[in-house]
Amino acid sequence: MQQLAVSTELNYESETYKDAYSRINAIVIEGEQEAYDNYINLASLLPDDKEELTKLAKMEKRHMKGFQACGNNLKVTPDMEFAKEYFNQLHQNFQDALAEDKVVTCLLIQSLIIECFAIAAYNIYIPVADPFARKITEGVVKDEYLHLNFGEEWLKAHFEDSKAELQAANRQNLPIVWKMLNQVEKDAKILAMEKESLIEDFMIAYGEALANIGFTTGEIMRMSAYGLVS
Ligand code: Y39
Ligand code: FE
Ligand code: FE
Ligand code: FE
Repeated sequence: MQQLAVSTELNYESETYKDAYSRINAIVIEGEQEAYDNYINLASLLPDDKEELTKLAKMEKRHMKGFQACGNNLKVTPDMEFAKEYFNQLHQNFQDALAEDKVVTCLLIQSLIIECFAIAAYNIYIPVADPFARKITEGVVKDEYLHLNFGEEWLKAHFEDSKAELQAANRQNLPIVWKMLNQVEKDAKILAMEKESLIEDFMIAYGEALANIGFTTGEIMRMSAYGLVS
C-alpha cells in the first residue's frame, strides 16, 4: 500500500520527471547495448560457452528495445551522449581486459558488477515505474538473474585459478560503481529511487554472488570495502 502512495505522487508527464528520465533511460539503453557487446565478446573468449553466451547477448538486445519503448511511451528522448560517457570507465576496463584475454576480469565486470547493478536498479524501479515500464522491467530483471548466475557458475568452477584476478578486478572496478551511483543520485531520486536502497540491494546481490563463487565472509567484507573509498 505504501508503494501505491509513492507512485501516485509521481507525475510521469511532468518536465522534471521527463528530464531525469532522459538520462536514466539512456543509461539503461546504453548499458543493455554494452551488455550485448560484452557477451558477444565473452563468447569469443569462451568457445565452449559460445551458444549460451550468444543467448544471453540476445536477451540484452531485447532489453535494450524494451527500454527504448519505455522512453518512447513517455515521449522522452534519451540522452545517449551522456550515457556513453557514464559507462566510459567500465567500458574501457572491459576492453583492456578483453585485449589481454583476461576472461575472469571480463566476467567480474559484466556478469557480477554490471548485472548486480542492473538487478538493484530494476528491483528498486519496478514499484515506482509507470505501468508500461513496470511490465517491461519485471520481464527484464528475471533475465538479469540468469546472467549473474552464468558468471557465478563459471567463476565457481574456476575459483582457485580466478581468485587473485577477481580480487584485483574488484579493487579496480567496485569504486567506479560507487562513482556511477553518486553521479545518478539526483535523477534517481526524481524517479523515487533512493541511492541508499540502490546501494543496499547492490551489496546484497554482489555479496551473495561472491559467497556463491567461494569467497569467505572475511574476504567478501574486505572486497566490499573497496567500494567505500570513492
Ligand atoms: O546486464 C545488463 O542488462 C546491464 C546492462 C544493464 C545495466 C543497467 C544499469 C542500470 C543503472 C541504472 C541506474 C539507475 C539508478
Ligand atoms: Fe539486460
Ligand atoms: Fe544482463
Ligand atoms: Fe543522499
